[in-house]
Amino acid sequence: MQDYSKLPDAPRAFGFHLDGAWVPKGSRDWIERTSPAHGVRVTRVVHCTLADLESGVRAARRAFRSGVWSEVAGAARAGVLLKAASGIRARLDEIAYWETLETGKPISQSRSEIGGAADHYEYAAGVARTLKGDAFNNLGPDMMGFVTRQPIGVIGLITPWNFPFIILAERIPYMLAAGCVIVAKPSEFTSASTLIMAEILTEAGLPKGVFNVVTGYGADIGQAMTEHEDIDVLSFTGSIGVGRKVLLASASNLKKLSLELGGKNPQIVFADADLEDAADGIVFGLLFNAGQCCVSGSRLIVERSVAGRLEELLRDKFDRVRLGDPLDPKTQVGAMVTPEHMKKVLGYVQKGIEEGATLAHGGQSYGAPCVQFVQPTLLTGVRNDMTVARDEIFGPILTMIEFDTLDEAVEIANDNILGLAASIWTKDLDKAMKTMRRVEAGRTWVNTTIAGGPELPIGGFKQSGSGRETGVYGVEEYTELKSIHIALGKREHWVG
Ligand code: TXE
Repeated sequence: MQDYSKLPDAPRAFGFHLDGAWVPKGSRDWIERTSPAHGVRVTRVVHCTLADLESGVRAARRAFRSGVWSEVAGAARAGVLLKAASGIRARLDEIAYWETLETGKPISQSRSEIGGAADHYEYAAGVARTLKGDAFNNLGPDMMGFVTRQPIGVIGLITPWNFPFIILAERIPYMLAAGCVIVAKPSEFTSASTLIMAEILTEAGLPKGVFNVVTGYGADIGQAMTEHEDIDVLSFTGSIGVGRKVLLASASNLKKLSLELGGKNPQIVFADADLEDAADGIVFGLLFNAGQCCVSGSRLIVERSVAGRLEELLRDKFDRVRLGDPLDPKTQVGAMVTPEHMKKVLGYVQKGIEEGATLAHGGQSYGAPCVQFVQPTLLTGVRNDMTVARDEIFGPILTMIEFDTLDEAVEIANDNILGLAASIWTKDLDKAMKTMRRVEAGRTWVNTTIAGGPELPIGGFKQSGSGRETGVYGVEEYTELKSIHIALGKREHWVG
């Protein structure tokens, strides 16, 4: 039995999960994961072959056609989803531990994400029972109309490394509530919790073939999934570059796409805001998951008259936030996912300085317990045309831009190809609502940031993606609408 406060003696090895059962590695290669925070090998997953992917898609299609899930009552689907939620809660310590070792995120955060994940399964169980269509009784005496929803079919689910378990939970239970079947490919860096989820779903009574996991790299397994002609929908969360590839590859069979891509999310702070609250929210929004978060509020747009005061408050919070070993329950900010990613993030700091920004805080890597951490960093004097204000950095780097009027704040906020999320800080309700309406972002927060849950949909405007996940919206996304006209009485013949 693993002691969850200590590092494992040897990497935990996983098979992959097909047609309701574990498949052992056999002659395939391992993909090994080193804990970004500790520099030791923690897990091994199988580098699946394209033949394994074929087996997964075939198992899924078989399950879908059999009706064993797609045709059962919503109540039966709800029963499985509720048992899955209990299964997640029962294994919370275990899932959180491997999630932290693979991602580098603080254990307290992993635990709260796993609890939140269970909540999604419980909520989706309710939606499974309430999903319904429409009836048209206004088509005249000889006609009735119905609109029904039915599951689309086989879904390919490709997920990233930053929130491996909660991103799954924002999708799987809603896809299952709709009656669909799934072939999932987690990130090659963070596959453990997806594999554990497959076991939990099987134990919860999900029929075989309804949820399958094929582990491997994006360039082979991921790309093959996007091109696959027997996958009806592809749900992809990841970088914009790969999102474009997914879009092009989907032409193979014109599959439906749900894309959640990057964000360069503005935090707009007006002079009348509660600045203490705003500073705390901004620091949380930036440092949550060490900034490796698609809705990270990394682009601070602050009214000029309070910029100095806000900067003081931010620097004070940056000094006091607890960085370090993610297995320590007190740690608030953990490690960068890979050395390459850390290098990229630090490269942006240099680029910002070269383009004329001032390094007001941080800007360095630091080593505790191993050197894969980046200090909370503040760049001031930033203009919106600088690279650091335009690109998604995906690290704990905050850029500060000043404004004088509401129009100017909105213009700066919207001057980006991305539109995933935005936060607005003000005590003036009119100002908050007017700004909220004009900001081009799929998720908008007023006097808070990164709030979420199963009820409200997630997804982006502009190049941040398409489609919506979670809640009723997330279930509807994975259904086809069918229109049915029913003629009443004797037909008036066309050919007399
Ligand atoms: O993402 P990738 P990466 C952004 C963030 C980050 C950058 C790169 O800016 O710095 O992307 O991260 C699979 N066909 N986000 O390189 O490569 C891959 O195996 C099909 C934002 O890790 O997009 C993994 O499972 N799939 C984002 C998933 O895609 C492919 C979260 C994501 O990997 C593939 C993560 C291909 N050709 C990164 N190539 C967010 N919105 O939260 C790779 N994959």
